[in-house]
Amino acid sequence: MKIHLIISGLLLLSIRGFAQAPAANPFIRENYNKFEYQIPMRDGINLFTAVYVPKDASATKKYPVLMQRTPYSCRPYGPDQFPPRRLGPSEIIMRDKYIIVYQDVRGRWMSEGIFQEMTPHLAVKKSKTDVDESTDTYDTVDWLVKNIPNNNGKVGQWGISYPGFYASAGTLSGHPALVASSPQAPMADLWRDDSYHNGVFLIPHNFNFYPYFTNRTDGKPTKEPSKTEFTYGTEDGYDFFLKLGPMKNSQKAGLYGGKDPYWNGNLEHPNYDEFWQTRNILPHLKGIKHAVMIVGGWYDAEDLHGIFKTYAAIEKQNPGIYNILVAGPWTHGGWNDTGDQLGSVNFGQKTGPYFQENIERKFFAYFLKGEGDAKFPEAQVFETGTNQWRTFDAWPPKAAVEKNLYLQPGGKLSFETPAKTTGFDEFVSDPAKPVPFSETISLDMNRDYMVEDQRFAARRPDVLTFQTDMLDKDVTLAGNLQVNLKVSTTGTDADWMVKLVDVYPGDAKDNSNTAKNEKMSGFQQMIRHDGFRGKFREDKTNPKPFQPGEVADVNYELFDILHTFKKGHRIMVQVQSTMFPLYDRNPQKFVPNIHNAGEADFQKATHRVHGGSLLKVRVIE
Ligand code: PG9
Repeated sequence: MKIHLIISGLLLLSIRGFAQAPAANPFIRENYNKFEYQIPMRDGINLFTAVYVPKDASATKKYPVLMQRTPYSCRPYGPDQFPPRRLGPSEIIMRDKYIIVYQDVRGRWMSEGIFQEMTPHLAVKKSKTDVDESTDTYDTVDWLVKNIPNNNGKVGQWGISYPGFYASAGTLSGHPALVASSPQAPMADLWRDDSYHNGVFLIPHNFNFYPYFTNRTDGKPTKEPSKTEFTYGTEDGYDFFLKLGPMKNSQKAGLYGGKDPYWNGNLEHPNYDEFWQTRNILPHLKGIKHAVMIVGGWYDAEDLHGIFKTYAAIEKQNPGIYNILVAGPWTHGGWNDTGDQLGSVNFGQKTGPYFQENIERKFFAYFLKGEGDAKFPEAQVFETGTNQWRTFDAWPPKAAVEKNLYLQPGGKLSFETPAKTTGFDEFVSDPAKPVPFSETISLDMNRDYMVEDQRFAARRPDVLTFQTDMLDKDVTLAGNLQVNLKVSTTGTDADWMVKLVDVYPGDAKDNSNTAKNEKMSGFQQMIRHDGFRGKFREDKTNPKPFQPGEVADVNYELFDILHTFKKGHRIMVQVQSTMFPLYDRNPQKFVPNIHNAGEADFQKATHRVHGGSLLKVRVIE
């Protein structure tokens, strides 16, 4: 068992990074001057903005602006304080030199105003007080190009995760100086991204996030991070969260105590209600008049939905726009690392530096400096399994053919249409003994669970497995997948998790990254998975109980992949009802808000997956 505690999220890396900040990167101090401003928004609120200007900027050597708007602070604060690592999206862009700008968004850190979780976009604005992230971006861009000396009048923006959401929202500013945006692993709709996945709640990801995130709720600027700390008393998240029970227990003293408005916002809105609908940026992403590059990783455990749905929404709602997709074998923000492996899986090349040097650097150099060209393919995506970059003129690829993988009772998976669709497989789901989501002992959502060997789950009686015969040729799947389960339960609610798994042959050899307690022989690599809370099968705004014993359809999407199951491997689908503590447990008895359920509400139930269940996939022949 690997025992390690990964403090999750870009946020904590930034806090911990600054808390023990090493000496500033000498290149920054030697080549950039720093300025700090409070930029006035149209409603009078001032936003703290740090501006780093190349020392050699002049009337004859003007630079474009490259901006990130963030809830994670512009630290280090102080005109004589410089960041320890780099400025901008990458070291190479820092060295190419831009006017790099960081801004605390409204209500965060040193900016004035009140923060709103994923600020709802206002489609109709009637007065100067009707503000959102698009107006704050417009007012900031306008101020920068008019007040920062020696700028070339062009502005770009980038951001990962929450900053990725601000970059998406910023594309709607309409300011003519904004000519390039790169939302990277952007949050798009929290009920599908970081908070919930189709109604199942992400426990450790959120439980560990908000104590550091909620740094103030009083509208008063501060440089001080929040100090909320929990005493877990263990590093074993499975044990800690099982003992904690329903999320309402998180409101006890010593934990959240009911005081965190953003944590409360998550627990008070388990259904896809107006709270989440108004925060969904996707339907607003139209009327964009500049270049966009969406970046994300196949193994993003936080905002996988945001990556592919932001790209698709912009593509659909802005016909003819320059909107490209880059997807690599990365975790959340992993394109800033070497990107050559994850867990025991090796990708054969440093995909992070490749992206920074050959894609991101060129994108901003062309649109902001007029250097190079914009001959980028519509989609530049890394094919896992064969470990090669590929390009397509559309995503998903036009050549991909829709096929069905049929889950047949008895554990067979096949592209062949089954002769009959009767029969079922069943398992007893016991919320007191949920299926672990990972073998790693951790309080957090460890990132490499996204490719972890699934044999620990497959061998449990409460995990159904369906697998193909050994493949006699490579099979490449591209794009998103559609789960169509036919299920029944003895209870009145149930969660359904589906995992797509690549089963390695017995003679598969270990690689340089294979963990010491793992073997690639027979490795069951997770390729994609997601969860779905069955009460939302008909309407995610209006949950309905199951009728015990009655077969019902549970249909949902698994997000995009590009993976080749090589000859000699098998394709496997696993179905289970718990992945704990990644997702909260379902009492398996219908209750209006599971977070308010009592321990007595949790009951065992027998779940069945019936013949006729299938996974719709796209195959590149
Ligand atoms: N997407 C990350 C996150 C957002 C909200 C809750 C938890 C995590 C992030 O911005 O790091």
